[in-house]
Amino acid sequence: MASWALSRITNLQKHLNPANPTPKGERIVKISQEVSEALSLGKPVVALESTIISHGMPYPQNFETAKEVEEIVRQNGAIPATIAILDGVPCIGLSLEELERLAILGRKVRKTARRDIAHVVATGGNGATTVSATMFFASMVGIPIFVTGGTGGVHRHGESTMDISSDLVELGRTPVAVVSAGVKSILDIPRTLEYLETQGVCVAAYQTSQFPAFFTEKSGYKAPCRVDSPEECARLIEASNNLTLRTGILIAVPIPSKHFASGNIIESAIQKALKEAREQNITGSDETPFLLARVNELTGGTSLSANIALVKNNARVGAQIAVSLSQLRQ
Ligand code: PSU
Ligand code: MN
Repeated sequence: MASWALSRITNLQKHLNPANPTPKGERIVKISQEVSEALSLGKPVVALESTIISHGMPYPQNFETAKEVEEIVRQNGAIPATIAILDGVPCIGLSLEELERLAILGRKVRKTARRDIAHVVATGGNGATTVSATMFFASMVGIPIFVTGGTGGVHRHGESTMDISSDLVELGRTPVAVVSAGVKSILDIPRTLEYLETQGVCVAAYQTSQFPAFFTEKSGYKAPCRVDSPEECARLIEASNNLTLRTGILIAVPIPSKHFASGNIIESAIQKALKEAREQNITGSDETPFLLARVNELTGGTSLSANIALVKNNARVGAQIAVSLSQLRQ
């Protein structure tokens, strides 16, 4: 489907700037050869975000985790496509060198949500894509499944600050299935679920009835639907696709049971970090990276190892879903 993806991109170029099309042969996104071949053959591909590498974890754990996550995707039969903007070019599928560059640059790379994409590209900058931006690019090139750790949500006090992650709006308008461990309790979980309903997003918990809360298996809130196998997830994605619903799907996979225990310790660190963020007036897109880093410091790395474990688990589940989906489509 690479030719399809590329022709869509060419059409997109015309659409974006009909008076001054990009010179022939110059693409507005770069798809790695491996990913392009896999898409053209209908092989399973899993998109991966890059903010988790630059802003979600410190170096060198971020690089190690990024490599391991890609490896898990491969072991489970799919091709990984990490997405980032490098020197102004959106890249779908990164080389090891590119992954490492991103990991070393860390927070020097711009955290890039949908609203930031055009500016990062126009200025030739480096951007680590969040869930919203990664979904946008995955959908553009025809990747139906995307694995991450946690998605953004409605922030606490969001009803007055209006700090609602663009991830939720993207889920409402971009047909990509996002595999995550739910949302952290740094966020307002019930309002996040309400907002997803408003956006028409199908939220399905994996092998559980409760919506998971990232570090803990249970948030205390029931998930609107439940799915129990990769095949069931694939059928859900296919139904949504066949109906041209054009909305995303959130598949919420609880953290593996071995790491449940750390959840309660982490919860008290989250409360402390939230208080500090308020005191230091840290808001907007700086809030999530601040809270993640502070919780990691306060728990002496416990939260980081739980984070790594759940991302790897999501990669396994996401790759299995991608394999099921490509079998269903054959
Ligand atoms: N939640 C996490 N880890 C993360 C993020 C969220 O547990 O790394 C990142 C993701 O890239 C997500 C973004 O898309 O933060 C949401 O940021 P904001 O709250 O500013 O929308
Ligand atoms: Mn925000």
